[in-house]
Amino acid sequence: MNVRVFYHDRCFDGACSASIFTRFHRERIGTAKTFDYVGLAHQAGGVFNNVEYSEGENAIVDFKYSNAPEVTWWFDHHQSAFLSDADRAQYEAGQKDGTETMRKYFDPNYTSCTGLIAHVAHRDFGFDTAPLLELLHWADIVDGAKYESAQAAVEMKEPAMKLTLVIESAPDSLFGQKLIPLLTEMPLQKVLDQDFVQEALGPQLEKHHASIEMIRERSKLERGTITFDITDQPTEGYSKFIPYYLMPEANYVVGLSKSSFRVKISVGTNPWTKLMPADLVNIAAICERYGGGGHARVGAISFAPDKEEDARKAAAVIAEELKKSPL
Ligand SMILES: [Mn+2]
Repeated sequence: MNVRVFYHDRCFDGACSASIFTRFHRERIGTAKTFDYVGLAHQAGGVFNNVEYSEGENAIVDFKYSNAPEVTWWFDHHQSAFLSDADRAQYEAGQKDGTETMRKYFDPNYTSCTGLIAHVAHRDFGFDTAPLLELLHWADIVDGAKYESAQAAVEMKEPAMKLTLVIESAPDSLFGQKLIPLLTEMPLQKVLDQDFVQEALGPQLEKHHASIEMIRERSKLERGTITFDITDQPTEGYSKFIPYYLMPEANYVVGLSKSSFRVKISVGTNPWTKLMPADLVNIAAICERYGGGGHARVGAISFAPDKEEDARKAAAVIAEELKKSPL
């Protein structure tokens, strides 16, 4: 019997969840001969449309609830786990009549889905989580963005941080197939030392260091707010912690960047700011004024690629507003 594990693609917690589920199933359920892995991503037009289920069992971890009868296991911790009210009702009915209580688990209080699976597997199935403490520790730190400092987040000294970088930029689906089983078989440093991981890591580290230098060159700090404009160097992404790493005394950042499909204003609050929470500006409210959105501490606004000047003007207005906020 094959177990197909569907997991949140390009996500450290997603890969760790798939790995811990596999080890738990092998040790405590024991009915599977083989496991294979399929990454799922959020996309327009339905997330489960082209999914091919295994004839054996199918598990979904760290990703949305599916109402398909083929799905025999589900674990998630995302607030937005249900695609519809009907799905939520189906899940809740299954919990009540006892048909699904042993197989479908949802708890948004968990920082990582890896942590949720470990807890349930130990409590309900006697799974031994003692050998997995390193993995559980880092899944919570990465998925909860609970880095101890901007330095820890940007310098990536810990193996988990470098693994996160390669997982988030996974070259192809084969990469996950190879990587996932290893995450619960050996220490993270040993996973990182594998040749195929090192090969994928090299170019990503180079890109990361290039964006640090680019943002260093362009950043200006004035009255607690960093501004930078890298629209002339199109990029598909950079670590949002870089500005705070370069200028730790800043409270806010307003960055302007460009990718193939948009010009983006990124507005953020330094997670390690010394300001009191009550004194912080609500970033979502600012972004919403320009048709963007986000959370209280971080948000973004997207403009069409030909609206670069509008984006630049809006970024300047937002930066002025943040510079006038309490220091
Ligand atoms: Mn997660």
